[in-house]
Amino acid sequence: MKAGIVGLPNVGKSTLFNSLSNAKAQSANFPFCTIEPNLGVVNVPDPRLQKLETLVKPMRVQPATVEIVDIAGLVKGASKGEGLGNQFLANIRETDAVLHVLRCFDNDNIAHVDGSIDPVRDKETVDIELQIKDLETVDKKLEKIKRAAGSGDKEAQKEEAVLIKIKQNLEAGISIRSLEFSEDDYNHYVKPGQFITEKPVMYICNVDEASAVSGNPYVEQVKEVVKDENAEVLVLAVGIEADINELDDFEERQMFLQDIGLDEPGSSKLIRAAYKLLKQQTFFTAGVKEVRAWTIDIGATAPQAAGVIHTDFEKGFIRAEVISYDDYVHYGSEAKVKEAGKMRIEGKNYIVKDGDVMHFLFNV
Ligand SMILES: Nc1nc2c(ncn2[C@@H]2O[C@H](COP(=O)(O)OP(=O)(O)OP(=O)(O)O)[C@@H](O)[C@H]2O)c(=O)[nH]1
Ligand SMILES: [Mg+2]
Repeated sequence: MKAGIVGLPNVGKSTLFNSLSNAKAQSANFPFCTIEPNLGVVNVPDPRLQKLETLVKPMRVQPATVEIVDIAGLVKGASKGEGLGNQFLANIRETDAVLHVLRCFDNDNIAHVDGSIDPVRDKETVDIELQIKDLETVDKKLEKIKRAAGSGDKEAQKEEAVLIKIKQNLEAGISIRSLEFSEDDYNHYVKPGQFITEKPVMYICNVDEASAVSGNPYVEQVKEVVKDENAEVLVLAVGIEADINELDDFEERQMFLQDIGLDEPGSSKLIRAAYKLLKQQTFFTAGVKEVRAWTIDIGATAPQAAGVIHTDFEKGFIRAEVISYDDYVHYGSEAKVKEAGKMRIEGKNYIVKDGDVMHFLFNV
């Protein structure tokens, strides 16, 4: 699962990437600085892991991770091959969620491709290109099933109806993520289409240092225009965040943050939000060798969780011993949880909950 950073050229996408990841992307004050996507694997900050560490005192601690891709900037006409056009769009198609960066700071020294600061216009420019790309995909699909639908094939007719609904909305400037489908239609005709505007999105307002805590009028405009999209809007002083990420020393970082008025780096908040956007959750394994956070889809079963650790665990799954995170912390150790009768034995239909501390029994 990966989240892609998307937006106009020169709005701070690579700078954002650098604030999240230790894989350094080139960032510079000219459009189309990024061509090839930069891929980074980012640890998901989770205070529960530190808590488990103090209780278990393991040899190692391994956080959950999420993949972030920094993608080339897109301009008007990208869907028709302008700028880095189609290549860029192919890179977005491969992601599972979109982090849409909007420039919300004034600075005459940093060029804007459209000559002025207007995040609402910028968002629309990007949306339109993505919608046009999806329209092309829809048209191709419609063309393909036209004959079958025309000759009375029920399945093809159902698909055609869904595609026409998508097409009409895209033509009206409405992204697919805002539309409602029956579960059946969604699973059969929408999801397999890998439409770009169907991917979950989060907006990141790149502000100057002074606006890091309470935002600014640009941010308010963005919030107003996306209020019906059910999408998160995150305010981030991306330039400062990248500087903070350069600091190796924890104390130094904290001082830097205090100066701006933040209690934790905005990038930590962003990573957690991206994790949620990707519909991921965490379960833990806690042993003296290692305390570790593992990533699973929301709704995953106990055997599926076991399979994340090892495919043999899933194949030979017998049962799982489960302690909720709160119980673990409340009683302080696995032994004490057991004594209190709070360890649960769960079978193969158990739906894992975020924060479960798990131990799997299996035979190979
Ligand atoms: N003042 C200020 N400058 C910023 C901020 N974020 C990025 N910049 C500068 O803006 C310029 C462009 O930043 P990049 O991160 O390279 O932009 P990009 O969106 O990756 O651009 P492309 O790869 O060309 O699409 C660089 O000179 C950055 O230092 C910010 O928050 N404040
Ligand atoms: Mg870049």
